[in-house]
Amino acid sequence: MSNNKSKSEIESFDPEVYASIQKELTRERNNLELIASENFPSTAVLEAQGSLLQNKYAEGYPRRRYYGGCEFVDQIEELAIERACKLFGAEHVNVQPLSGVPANMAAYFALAKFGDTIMGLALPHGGHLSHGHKVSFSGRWFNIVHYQVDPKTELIDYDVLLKLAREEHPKIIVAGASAYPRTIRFDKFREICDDVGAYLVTDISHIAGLVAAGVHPSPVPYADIVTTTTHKTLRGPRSAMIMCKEKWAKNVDRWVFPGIHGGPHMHTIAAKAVCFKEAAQPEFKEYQKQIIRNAKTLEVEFTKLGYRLVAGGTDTHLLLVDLRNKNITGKDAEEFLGRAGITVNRNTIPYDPQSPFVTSGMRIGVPAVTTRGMRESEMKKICELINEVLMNPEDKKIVDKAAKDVKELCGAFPIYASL
Ligand code: DSN
Repeated sequence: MSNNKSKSEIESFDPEVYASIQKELTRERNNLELIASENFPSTAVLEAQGSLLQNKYAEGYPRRRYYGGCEFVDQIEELAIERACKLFGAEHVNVQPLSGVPANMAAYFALAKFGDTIMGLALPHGGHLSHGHKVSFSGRWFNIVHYQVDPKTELIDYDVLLKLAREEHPKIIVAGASAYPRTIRFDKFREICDDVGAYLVTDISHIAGLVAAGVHPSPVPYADIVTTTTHKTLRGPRSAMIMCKEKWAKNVDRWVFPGIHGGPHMHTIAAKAVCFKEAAQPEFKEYQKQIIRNAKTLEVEFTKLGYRLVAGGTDTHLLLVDLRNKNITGKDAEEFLGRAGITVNRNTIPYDPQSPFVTSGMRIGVPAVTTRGMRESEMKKICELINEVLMNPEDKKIVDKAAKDVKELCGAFPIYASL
């Protein structure tokens, strides 16, 4: 217990952890956060996530718990479900999955058995580990057939996908990506699934905010099951959820609990409820539209500077930059930009000649900088800064000047002033 009223409990009791949290706060405030899967949720979301609800065990579902004392967490979970159903137009929602990979695991098991064939987009083509990579449970427990993007357009070719699906007879086709900058045609996926008698699982983790705001087509009318994380464009707590057609509700619920989870994290479910309320506000729609405008501005600016963009550009919150014509690897770009306080991640590009550890690409996302209030003119500045650093990584004067500009730019768009 602290005697010093001006200090928080954690600062007094555990200065080491406190210091690291403060350093991370300073990093988030002063750096340009361009990792496509990251965002800055509101302090209301953070408060719910840090609340005493984390104390409560509530295995089961609202009004059907295996523990006493669940009356208030029941209210919270029901509110979260009701808001999520309304936000996405879903028939059934399970808000308990702890994160994206277990959400996908529950979705697959709700529809398929060990060893069944699942088709997913290959990781180097923009897919996710949990869409069938051999190092993931998905690649080890199911027979995975990967589809790829077209070598020329770098887009999903729905005719090729149909042909492959007719040959492979998958039980499930997974539509979704973590590094695919263009619109995904969920209606086309549905047609292909119907043609071959497959179930459609869509993972909208990256684009959930865009979908909720109606600036990317929704998979909800088409998919048997939709999974999503809640902390990317949706700007909620670090967690996940599953939406499905009513006919899959029991299977999904059983596979989430007791299938693969124990006690739900009620504090996170409360934070999801807050996030869904925020996402239903008109400002959220405007935020998502600005994300698209900002990403499009970067598309234009990078193209002007001679950078090649995978799939020719973006319809979403992210861009994938092919750095080969600039003779820089993704790994180096990530490190060079880090020197100036610009955070991106290296990323494979389709048919990448480099290893996944080195890569030829960098992925750039705008959700976090858009949350700060940055708009088109700031995107132009960000592109300039990135280019200056990448073209002169060993010129300390230039990199230092870029770092100073980054700090000033972030200072003009402050975050977390109350923390
Ligand atoms: N690893 C996340 C991303 O950065 O896209 C997805 O889980």
